[in-house]
Amino acid sequence: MPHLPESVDPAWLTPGAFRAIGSRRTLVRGGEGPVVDSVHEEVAEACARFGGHVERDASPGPYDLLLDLTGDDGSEAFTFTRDDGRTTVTASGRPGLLYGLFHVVRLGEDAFRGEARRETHRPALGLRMLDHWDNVAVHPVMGQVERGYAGGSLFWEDGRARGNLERVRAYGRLLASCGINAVAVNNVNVHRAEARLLTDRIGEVAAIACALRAYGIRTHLSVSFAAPVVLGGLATADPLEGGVRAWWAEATARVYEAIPDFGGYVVKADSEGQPGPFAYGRSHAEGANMLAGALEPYGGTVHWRAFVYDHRQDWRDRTTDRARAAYDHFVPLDGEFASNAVLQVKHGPMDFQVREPVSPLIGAMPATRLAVELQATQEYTGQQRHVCWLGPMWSEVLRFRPDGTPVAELADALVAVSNVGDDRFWTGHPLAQANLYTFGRLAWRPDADPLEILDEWIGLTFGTEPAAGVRTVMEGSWRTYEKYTAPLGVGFMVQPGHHYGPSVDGYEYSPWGTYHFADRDGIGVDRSAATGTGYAAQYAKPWAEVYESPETCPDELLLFFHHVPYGHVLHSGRTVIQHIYDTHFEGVEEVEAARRVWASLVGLVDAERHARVTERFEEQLRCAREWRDQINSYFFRKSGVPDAHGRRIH
Ligand code: GCV
Repeated sequence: MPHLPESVDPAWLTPGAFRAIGSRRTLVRGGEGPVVDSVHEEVAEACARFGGHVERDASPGPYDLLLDLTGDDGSEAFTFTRDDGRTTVTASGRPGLLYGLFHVVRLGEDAFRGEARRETHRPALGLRMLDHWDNVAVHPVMGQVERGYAGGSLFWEDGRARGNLERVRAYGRLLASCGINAVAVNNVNVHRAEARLLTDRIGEVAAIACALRAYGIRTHLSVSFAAPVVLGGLATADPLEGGVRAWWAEATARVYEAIPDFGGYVVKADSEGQPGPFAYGRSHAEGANMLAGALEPYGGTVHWRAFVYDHRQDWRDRTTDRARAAYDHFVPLDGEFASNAVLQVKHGPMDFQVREPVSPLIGAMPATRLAVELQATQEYTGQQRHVCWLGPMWSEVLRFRPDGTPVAELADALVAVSNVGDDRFWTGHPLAQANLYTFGRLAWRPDADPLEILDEWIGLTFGTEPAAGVRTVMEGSWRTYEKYTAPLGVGFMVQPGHHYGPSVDGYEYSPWGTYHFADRDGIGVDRSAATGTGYAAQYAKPWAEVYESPETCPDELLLFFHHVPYGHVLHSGRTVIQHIYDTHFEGVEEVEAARRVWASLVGLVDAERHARVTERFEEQLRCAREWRDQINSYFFRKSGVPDAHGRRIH
């Protein structure tokens, strides 16, 4: 276990979580190397604390727990057996042994009692990854971590990799304990200093990779498509040029010399100003395949992001619809991507709003490998100042069936943009740790009930006494956030640039393609095939039909797909305008109620954590009231329709 300053929060791996293991006799058998060493160290530290005993590779004396590595096939699966008063974890690969250990930690005393049982556990998705939008140097506008709300970077400090990587190792440990197995260590917006991580600064990445390797985490790197020009001095980055291909082959060979188990590249190309193959008249498949070719000899993968749209559109142009863009760009390329190229698609067609439909690109490219990208960092969901547990949203996405098969089964990988920084609590808002944990557990088992995952996290982090209260505060927090912010799937309405707090027209006359089209009569974007942008027709049946008509479109997405009058009656029986008023009053009341519940937990939760959340609740409530009053006033003034309940609107 890494040695961290006392001030760093153990998150859900509290010392108490290891009591059951630490008070017993354990044998760790088979294998060697950093991951097996970590397993042994974990048990040894727990035993030192709680009086138990651990042996490694000794002849089996009496023991309560056997952690048994039977092979070296790299498998992540493990078998848990409870038999004859003894608990055994068997794995044929080192990662499986590690995941089996953390399974026992999660079970606590339950791992050591009860009936005979035998269960095999294996992850549903092979790649469970966090992408960090960390800049090596502090960026003048975006700071060090782009869309980061938890302090500086865990990896980078003063323009270089941190000298002391204990915290990185501890991060790897937290990630492994919830099933995550890969990390991309730098921002997809690759600035010049960051570009050099690929070449002369690869040693810094190797040091980070070494710290993460101890917990089975593979390291990936975001690279600039223009690297051959920017770093190599070539005249072009054209993916079909022999010299360019040779440059990437050479650079990649050096990366693998430094990091033999390197995971691969992440690329944001032709997106929000990042360079890409369009500049050379090449397709995105040609761009991705060139990098896939360089990685292929070493078993690496290129994650090619599908976030390609026109960010300089004319707001007057009603024919361009940003929601359509990813599908329009990529579906024609299905079947053209190399087998080690993975198309990384944001879960919604826009940009991580509190409510979006599932991207129609998911399921529309059966001959292309798919990674679904979620956002743990709460850019549009309260920026880790508001409680917003995203488990239910992610679970809905993963269970959605675009064409009969759930999203989770269509995907090869699940990726989340990390919400972690060098903050004492890792995530700024202590309750945002639950998003990190939930992401890992859902990536392992996407059909899990998210509430069970929440309870698991609460139990590990808080113990039993405050558990019911913490659950009350968190379980409905995503829907509460949705209530007091942009209504019925219309999205945005945030302050431009930093994206925090309300500004109904903040993006309405901008080039970003994120409009709501509210006027005195109605609101929403007509994305129907009959009269709108045709976006609804990008879905397979039945969704194309469900979304096409306001009569069948689910209420929560109505304004994403349709422009309707304020008097339009929802399936709920309320008019759109009354829904807006009601949900905004309700949302604030729910925050007030959650804040009271949290206040009642004083003394049951450690003082610092309690104080940090209390302070954040003050801000959440202030901001929720601001949202309520701005949204309600805006729509009252636009529509002239009074609130049916006569509440005060400004
Ligand atoms: C890393 C949104 C964010 C950007 C982010 C981008 C992306 O536009 O606001 O900060 O850039 O998504 O996903 O590439």
